Amino acid sequence: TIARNWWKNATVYQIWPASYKDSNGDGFGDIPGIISTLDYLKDLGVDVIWCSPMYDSPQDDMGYDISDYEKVYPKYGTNEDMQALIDETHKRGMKLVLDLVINHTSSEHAWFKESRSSKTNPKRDWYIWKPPKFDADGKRHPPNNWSSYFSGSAWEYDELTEEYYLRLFARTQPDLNWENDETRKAVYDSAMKFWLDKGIDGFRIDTAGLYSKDQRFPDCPIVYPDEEFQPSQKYSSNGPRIHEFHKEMYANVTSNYDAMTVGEVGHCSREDALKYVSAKEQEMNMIFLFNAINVGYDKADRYRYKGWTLTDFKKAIQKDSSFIEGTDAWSTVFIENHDIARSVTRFGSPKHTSKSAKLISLLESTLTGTLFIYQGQEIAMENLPRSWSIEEYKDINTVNYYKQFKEKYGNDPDFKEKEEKLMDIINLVSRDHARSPVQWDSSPHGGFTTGTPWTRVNDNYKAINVASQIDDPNSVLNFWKKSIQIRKQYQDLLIFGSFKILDFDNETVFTYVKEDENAASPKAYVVLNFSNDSVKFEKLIDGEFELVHSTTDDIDESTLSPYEGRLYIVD
Ligand code: TEU
Repeated sequence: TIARNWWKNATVYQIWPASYKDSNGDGFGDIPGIISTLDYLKDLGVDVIWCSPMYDSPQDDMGYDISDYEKVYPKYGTNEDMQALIDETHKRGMKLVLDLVINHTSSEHAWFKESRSSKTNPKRDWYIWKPPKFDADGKRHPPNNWSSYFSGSAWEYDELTEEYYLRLFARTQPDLNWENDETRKAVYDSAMKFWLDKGIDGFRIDTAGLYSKDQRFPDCPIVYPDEEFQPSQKYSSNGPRIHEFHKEMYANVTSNYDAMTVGEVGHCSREDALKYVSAKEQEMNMIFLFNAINVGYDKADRYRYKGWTLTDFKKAIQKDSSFIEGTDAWSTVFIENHDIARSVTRFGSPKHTSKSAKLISLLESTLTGTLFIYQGQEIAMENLPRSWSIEEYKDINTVNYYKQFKEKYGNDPDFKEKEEKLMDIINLVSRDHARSPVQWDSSPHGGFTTGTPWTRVNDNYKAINVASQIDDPNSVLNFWKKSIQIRKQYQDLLIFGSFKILDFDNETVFTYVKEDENAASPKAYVVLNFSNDSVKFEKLIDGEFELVHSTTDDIDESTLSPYEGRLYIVD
C-alpha cells in the first residue's frame, strides 16, 4: 500500500513573486503582498505555497540568477519579511517551500567573482572553466558544440583569464562545478540549511537533472543541422553522478528536516525517474516531468511548434503520471508554471474560456500525484494578446530567441512572413504569458499595484479577476475550490488511485477511470470533451453512475456539450 506522507495529498500553489501582489506601489510584487493574500489561499484549499526565487539577484533570469542565497531581493522585501511569511503561513496551517537554484549562480555571486579573478584562485574550480579550441586558421572556438537554453553557445569567453566558462542558461548564469566536494558543501549550507533552519518546509529543486555533466564534455549529436550549437541534454542531463549527488543531498540535508522536495527534471527514462523518486532510493520525493506540458513542442525547441492531438496529450499524461504504478515512488500533477503559457489558451478554447478552464481543473484534480496550481490559473488567466509586439515581451528566453532569429533571417525577402509565423508561436508558447501580473480586481492594473507595473497587465483584467469571481458560484475560481475539496474527499481514488484511459484513440473525448489500490469499487469515472462540438456521451463501463462534479449545470444524459467534463463515482 502507498505510504501517506503529508506532501502526497497536498495542494500546492506556486507564487512567482514579481507578478503576484505589490504592497508598496513600486510596481513589483513583494513578500508583504504575498502575506496579504494568505487567507485567500487558505480559503481556496491550498496546503503548501511554493515561492519562486525571492533571493538577491540582478534579475537577468527573473531571480533564477542568484547573487546571494542568504538575502532577499530588496524589491521583494527583507529577510524579516521572509520570516514573517514563514510564520504567517504556518499560523494558517499551511506550509512554505522555496525554489532551490543550485545548478548555477549569478555571475554577480561572490563565489563566481572569486572564481573568475584568476586561474589560481581557490574557487577557480567551483565553476566549469575550459580553454578555447583553435582551428587551423587560429580562430577561437568554444570547447564543444553545446547550446544554451537561451540561444547561442553554452560557453562564455572571459578575456581576463582567456578561458570559457559553462553556462547552460544566460551568460550571467555560470554553472557550478558539482564535481568539487567543497562546492557542494557550500551549496548545502548556504542555499539549503540557511532557510531550512528558519523553518521552511522544503524545496522545489530547479533543473534537478543537470548537476552532473559528462566530464569528457563531448560534442552533442546534431539535432538541428541549421544551427551552429546543439542541445546538450545527452551529456549534461541525468549524467553519470546525478543520483550520487541527490543521495548525498538527501543524506546530508533534506532527510534531517521534515522537508518536501520536488525536482524539476523534465525528461528522463522511466528507470532514471524511479531512481529520483522511489522512496527506497532516498533522493527526492517527487519530480516534474514535461511530457504533457511540452506537447506540441519540437524536441528541444518550443518555437518550432508542431501542434498536438488529444491522443498525444493522453499519451503524455500517462507517461508523466503512470511511471510510478506498482512502485514506492510518487508523482506530480501540473499544467502551468512560470515557464509555460496559460493552460486555458494552450489546451482550452477561446470560445469557451471559462468552461475549458473548468475542464482543465477537472482533469488535474482527478490525476494521481501531488497537485500544483500556478498563480492566476485558478481564475483562468489567459495568454497575452496577439497584438503585443516583440518589444513588449521581457523574458530572456523569448528575447534571445527572437534576436537570433532576426540575425539569421533578417535579410530574407520573406522575413516579414517568417516573423509573423514566429510571433504567432511566441503568442502561444512563450514564458511571458505566465508572467503577467495577477488580476486581483477591475481597478487600474488589475489591482496588482497602485504604481506602474514592471510589465503590462493583460488587457482582459476587467473581465478576468479574482474580485469578480469570488462571490460568483459559477466562476472558475469557485469551480477550482470545489475540485480541490472533491479531490480530498475521494482521495483514495483521485489522489492515490491507479489511472486507466478507456478511449485512447478518441481524438475528441478523454475518458479514464481511477481505482482504489485496495478495493475494486467504487471507481471514479472522468469524461472530458476537448472539442468545440457536442458529442454523444456513452458509458464505457457498467455500474451505478453518481455525478459528483461537472463543468456545467445543464446536463444532458446522452450528450456532452463543448468542453463539458464530468466526474462520476461508479459503484
Ligand atoms: O527551467 C529549466 C528548464 O530547462 C526550462 O524549463 C527552461 O526554462 C526552458 O526550457 C527554456 O526554454 C528552470 C526554471 O524553471 C527557469 O525559469 C529558469 O530560467 C531555468 O531553470 C534556469 O534557472
